[in-house]
Amino acid sequence: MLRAQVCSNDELSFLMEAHDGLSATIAQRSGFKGLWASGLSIASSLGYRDANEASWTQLVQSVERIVDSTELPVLVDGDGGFGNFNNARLLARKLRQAGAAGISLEDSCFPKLNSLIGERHPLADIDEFSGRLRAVKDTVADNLVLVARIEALIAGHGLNEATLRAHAYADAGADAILIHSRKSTADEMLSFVAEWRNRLPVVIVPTTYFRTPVSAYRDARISTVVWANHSMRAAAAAMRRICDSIAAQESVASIETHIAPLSEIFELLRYDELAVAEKQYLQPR
Ligand code: SPV
Ligand code: MG
Repeated sequence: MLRAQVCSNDELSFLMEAHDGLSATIAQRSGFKGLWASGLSIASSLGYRDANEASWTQLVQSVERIVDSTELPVLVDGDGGFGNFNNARLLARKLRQAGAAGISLEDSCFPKLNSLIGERHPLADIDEFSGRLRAVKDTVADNLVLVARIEALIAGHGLNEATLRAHAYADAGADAILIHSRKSTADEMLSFVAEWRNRLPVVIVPTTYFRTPVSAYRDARISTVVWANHSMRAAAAAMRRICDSIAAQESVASIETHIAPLSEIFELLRYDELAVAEKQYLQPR
């Protein structure tokens, strides 16, 4: 199912960020057909920085909860694979066992730093990173969609470097290319797409160029848009507002109507199913 979404130029697909079971459940409820297990959002929800502070086992645990919470395919942000080819293929195997449908691996060096902060983003050697991709492909074959993510534009290199890398990663067996950009307009990313000519389908993450209408992505025959961190940021803004208010007022009276009623939480997490199961399994026969 993820393969059909991420690997098709015919129709634009959308992956919504999830960082835990609740955010996954809500994304499914909103009608999304696939999820992005975001490194930034998972790290933030655990109180870590997106700098490989969370371990690969913590990532796998979070993914397990995300996968278990919906029927949606999950593309996991695997950062750079947490090391060399051996760490990357181990991560891929464990994510597959946890039920992930795909892994995105970026050509950064361990430990990575989130692409949208800081100036120093050293790139992995092309051949070494291609080895990571080949090792993952040889380990999980067609059971996990493999997205190769290019950080060349993030690192301040030009279009030529990005295109060179994309071809190398396609040769190494990637199923799709994720081209990342932190510009406030889509121009840089669209120039890459024009140059690339869809040798493999293209995935994008329009966090900083959020004003671009998605029609521009359809026109460019981009395969997949990742809304990478918006539930986590929405939760942070809402929690901040509510905590500030409760602290200032020493009361929860005025915020009750501004937060999800408990009935909504019970409904989202299917407490009704538990009640039915209790009747079935707790009653003496
Ligand atoms: C993430 O969601 O963790 C991503 C996208 O990798 S970004 O934060 O833009 O690097
Ligand atoms: Mg990430």
